[in-house]
Amino acid sequence: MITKAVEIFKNSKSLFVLTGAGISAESGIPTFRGVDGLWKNYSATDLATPQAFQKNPVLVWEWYHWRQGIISKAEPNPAHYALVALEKKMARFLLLTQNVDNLHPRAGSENVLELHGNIFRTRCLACGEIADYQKPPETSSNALPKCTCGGLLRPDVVWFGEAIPQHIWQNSLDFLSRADAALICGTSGIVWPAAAIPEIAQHSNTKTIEINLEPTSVSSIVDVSIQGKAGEVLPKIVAALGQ
Ligand code: BJW
Ligand code: ZN
Repeated sequence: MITKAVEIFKNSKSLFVLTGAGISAESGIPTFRGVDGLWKNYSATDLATPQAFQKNPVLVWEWYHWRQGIISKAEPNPAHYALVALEKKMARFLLLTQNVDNLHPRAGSENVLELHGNIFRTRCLACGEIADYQKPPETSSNALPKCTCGGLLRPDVVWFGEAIPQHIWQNSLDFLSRADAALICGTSGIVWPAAAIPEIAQHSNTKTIEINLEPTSVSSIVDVSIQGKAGEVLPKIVAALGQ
């Protein structure tokens, strides 16, 4: 299967990549689903909603502060670095990530779009200002971050039921419609609209390759499905592609 993927990359000048939480798992960042996604007995996907924030902003902020702590200490892993190398080999490259952890730019990827926002930014519910944010170390667990205007701040991320940034989605679709290949890596493929990418790619005759620890909802429709750790499979592909 790796050989097939290498063949596709060799014949591609333009590559679209979609990543999900699995690509950062080997950096020690929990994924969303399965046992990994549990925090204090809350499921991650139940906390990632505007309703959860409305009902209990202290709880939701506590979860984001906890994740910020983990992410701040994490380093990009071999999978992130392999994508940096792949970008350099392609004439055209776009990396669309569902992750909010900033690890792709930190690894050195250049053409990156964030579909679900960034955990190191806040948005003011009163004035709408977007600002960089990292939890001050002395903040108590029930403190709510406030804007200079006095309004309540929320993480600048996209929760369930919220619209994804339209320009990012449109730019991604434009790129995908002209891409030779699409790599889908470390995502369960159940959250829309990212889940639609493999099918959209196939409509434009773009070859599709998946890398995941286990079979997913898109495994049966992609051209090549590789089961394994992204941090092991991707460096092997890059090595096989050579200089
Ligand atoms: C490894 C590995 C290793 C582990 N190597 N692999 C159409 C149909 C049905 C539903 C909908 C629909 N359209 C919209 C919806 C509703 C909803 C949705 O999709 N629900 C589904 C659950 C069914 N979608 C939305 O609401 C989206 N908005 C939208 O569509 O707007 C339009 C609209 C608006 C209003 C009205 C009507 C329409 C927004 C979705 C936002 C998702 N937000 C979150 C939180 C982000 C902020 C944060 O991080 O806190 O995004 S939820 C969470 O899921 C997060 C992730 O980015 C996202 C995807 O998860 P991901 O990355 O796939 O992670 P996991 O954990 O699921 O999977 C990890 C994978 O890695 C696994 O497969 C492992 O096997 C693998 N793995 N280790 C390789 N080492
Ligand atoms: Zn404000």
